[in-house]
Parts: sequence; C-alpha cells; structure tokens
Amino acid sequence: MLTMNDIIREGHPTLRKKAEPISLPPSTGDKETLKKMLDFLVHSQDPEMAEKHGLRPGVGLAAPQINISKQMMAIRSTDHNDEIVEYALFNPKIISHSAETTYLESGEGCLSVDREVNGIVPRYARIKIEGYNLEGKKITERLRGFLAIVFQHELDHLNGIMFYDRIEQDDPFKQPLPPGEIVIRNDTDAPL
Ligand code: UDB
Ligand code: ZN
Repeated sequence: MLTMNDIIREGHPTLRKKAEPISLPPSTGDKETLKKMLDFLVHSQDPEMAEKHGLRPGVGLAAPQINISKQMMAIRSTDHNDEIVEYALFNPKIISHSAETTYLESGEGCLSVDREVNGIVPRYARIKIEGYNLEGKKITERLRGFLAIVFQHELDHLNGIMFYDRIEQDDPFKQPLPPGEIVIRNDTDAPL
C-alpha cells in the first residue's frame, strides 16, 4: 500500500513537469497504480489506518505526487448531498467551466506541501469534466462545490502547477472579483 513515504514533496522536479497522457485502453500496470492511489485515499480517511500509518486524510491524489508523471488522478470526497463520491480517472480534462469563480474560505493545502500557505486560491465554481475510468470507459460529469475544487487542484498537478501559484503574490487575500465588478453568469447553466 501507498504511505506518506511514497508522496514526493515540493521541490521535487516531477511536481513541475507536465504529465504524459495514458494510452488507452489503460494497461494493467496503470490500472494497478490508479487503484493504489484510490486505496491510499480510502486508508487515509479511515481513522485507525491513518493513525497506524501516519497518513494525512486526503481527498485527492495525482500520479505525479507519487513520482509518476502520467495523467491519472483519484478523488474521494463528499458531494453537495454529503454522499461519498469516488473518481479514478485517466486523462482527465475540463471541457467547459463557469465564468463564476469560487475558493475555499480556509485556503488550500496539499499532501505534497508540509507547510501552511495562506491565501485565496481562485477556482471555477462549476466544471464539466471528461476522463476514462478504471475500465477504460469514457465518463462525463458536472462538478460543483468542494468536488470541483478538488478536481481542479488535482488537474493542476498534472500540469505542474501548485495551488500557491494561484495565490496573488502581493495580496494573498485579494478577492478574485472585486465588489461591483460584473459577474458574467449563465442563467440556465445549460452549457455547463
Ligand atoms: C487534501 N485535504 O487531501 F474543506 F472535509 C487535503 C489535505 C492536504 C489537507 C490532506 C482536505 O483539504 N480535506 C478537507 C477539506 C475540507 C473539508 C474536508 C476535508 N488535498 C489533496 C491534495 O493535496 N491533492 O493533491 C488538498 C486539497 C486542497 C483543496 C482540494 C484538495
Ligand atoms: Zn495537491
């Protein structure tokens, strides 16, 4: 099983590389890796396992974080109905997104970052995503709320981007859209 020792930390060059696409259908090896990534999240969210192995409770993990520069990500979190949702995706991408942005009030952290970094990390409020699941089947989903934020955080890892790259240098708590600015918003949400 994967533990914190398998997770590389900031400063490691792999975290700054663009991950390679997976050739489809996924190989047995790639599927095994992705399964292990999802298992890490499951274990890390189990208080006994987390305690025993010293795991930080994770909601998402991208392959570059275990030093594999390939387009794979695992997510395990709750949706807006508090239902547990799991994604294990090859070649994930955002196919459309809202104009509206959002951010986590408490800021973001990262399993690959062993320090606190304060500030607003702007994210799209709603995204439509595509990817291939463990069976190699194409899936399309609409995500919003915390799940949308986790997906964008993990997708950033596949592009060599760290969450703090998105924090405004000279004013970490600057609102992404200043009050009074026109927010382009889709009334129907239809195209998203
Ligand atoms: C996490 N977890 O897993 F607001 F119920 C973080 C860590 C780094 C703190 C473990 C997290 O944010 N949990 C959380 C947050 C909430 C409410 C809640 C649980 N990651 C995953 C990661 O580093 N992937 O590369 C960081 C998250 C920051 C924003 C999205 C992902
Ligand atoms: Zn991260």
